[in-house]
Amino acid sequence: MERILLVFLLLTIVAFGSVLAKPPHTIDMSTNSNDFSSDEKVAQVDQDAPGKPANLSLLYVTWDSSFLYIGVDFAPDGWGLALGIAFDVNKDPNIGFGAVYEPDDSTWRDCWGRFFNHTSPYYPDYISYFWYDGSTITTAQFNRYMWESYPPIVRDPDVHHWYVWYYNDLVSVGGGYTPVASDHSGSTLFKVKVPWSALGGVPSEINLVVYITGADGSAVSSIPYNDNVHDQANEWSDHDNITTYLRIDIAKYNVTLKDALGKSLYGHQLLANGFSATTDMKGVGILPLVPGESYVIEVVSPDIGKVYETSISSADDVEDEITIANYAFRPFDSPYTTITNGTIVQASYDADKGVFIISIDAPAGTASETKITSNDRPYTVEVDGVLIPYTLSKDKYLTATSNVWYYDKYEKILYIKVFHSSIKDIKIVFPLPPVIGGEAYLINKIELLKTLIMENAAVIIVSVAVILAAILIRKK
Ligand SMILES: [Ca+2]
Ligand SMILES: [Ca+2]
Ligand SMILES: [Ca+2]
Ligand SMILES: [Ca+2]
Repeated sequence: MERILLVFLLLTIVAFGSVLAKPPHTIDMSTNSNDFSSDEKVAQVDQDAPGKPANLSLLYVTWDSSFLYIGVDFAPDGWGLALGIAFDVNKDPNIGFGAVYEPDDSTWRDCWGRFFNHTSPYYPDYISYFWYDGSTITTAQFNRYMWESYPPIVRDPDVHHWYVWYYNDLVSVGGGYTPVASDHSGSTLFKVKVPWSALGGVPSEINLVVYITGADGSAVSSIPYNDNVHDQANEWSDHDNITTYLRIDIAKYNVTLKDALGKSLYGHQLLANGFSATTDMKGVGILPLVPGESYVIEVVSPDIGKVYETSISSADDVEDEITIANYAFRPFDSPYTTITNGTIVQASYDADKGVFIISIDAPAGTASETKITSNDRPYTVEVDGVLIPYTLSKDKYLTATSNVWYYDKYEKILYIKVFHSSIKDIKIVFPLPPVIGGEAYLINKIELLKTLIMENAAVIIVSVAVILAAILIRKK
């Protein structure tokens, strides 16, 4: 029995591990323990000069909806060292840092004054730099090249090497890092997270290289391996030309969502097997998917839950536009989000009268079922100009064989079932919004008067009774 249990446990762990192996995979930044999966190890090299504290041998990369995670065996022991991570995400050949000539001392220097240049096709757009003082990380930056203003190679007597960079704190751009690794065994790692937003949004691909330098000078090790960091007797102080990067391909899924009426579906959740994004004001959502994988894409309305599902097989970057023909999101700025199993043809909303009209198509002989969000039970529902009955029970609504509506006051959803021979115009008259807590709403004045009379009916009746009594007493 115990043996069976043990086998079962092992199988469970293996199965669980394989689930975690692919992004999205959120890395725990509260510890330097290595929680990357083994297949997230993207590079391994053996470097044994100038000494273990300044060597890198392991590189891990993974990501989730919000962050790129990098893990590296930066184990500086008691040495004071800098770690650099160069990111090339914009592959436009004119964008990024190549080489900047420092006029003060006639050297080529990067954002930390180190002796580096990068060469086409890899011009990094961002360089993250860390300083380890022998006991802890004291500086963590995430710097962006001013590519709007400077070409990759700058040699200008009026431009210093620090003029061409925006210097940012890694944490202030939303990133983070853990303590350094204890050793090179891989059980602990120096882990860094960078939000996609700091990289200019989800890129189509990331090319990166991680290297170690001293308090000045240039690289003494890099991962992936660059010959140039091991070609001189003194690698601390020479000039290194970084040419080898590691390419991580992202299947950038970029979708624009629209409803049946052409409205941009802002504020909707876009889900894909663990990845998620919220669409912006233009209805755009972008997910950093994994090339070659298949995904179920779901769209979740902030008003009424899941409204759309499709599947994609993402060989690589996908630019998509989805129109959800059975869904209308707050049409004409009304509160009446609508979903139907038919097709929404058109809609209109008269805020002054509280009248919402929606035209729905469905095959002849079938019934369309439509759900409309509403805080209030409607006064009336008409189909093609004819009032249709309501029912007080959902069961009766579900089994009805003629046009009917039902209002669920707990869900705050109006259900309308309509039998079709053609496109049907459904007209719903909603109560006008009441005056609540002194907030001014658009309201018909007679309705307001009626509301006031109804709300104050008891006061009015008592007052009239008192006056009548006074008159009677006086008459006597
Ligand atoms: Ca670039
Ligand atoms: Ca790609
Ligand atoms: Ca070198
Ligand atoms: Ca060097």
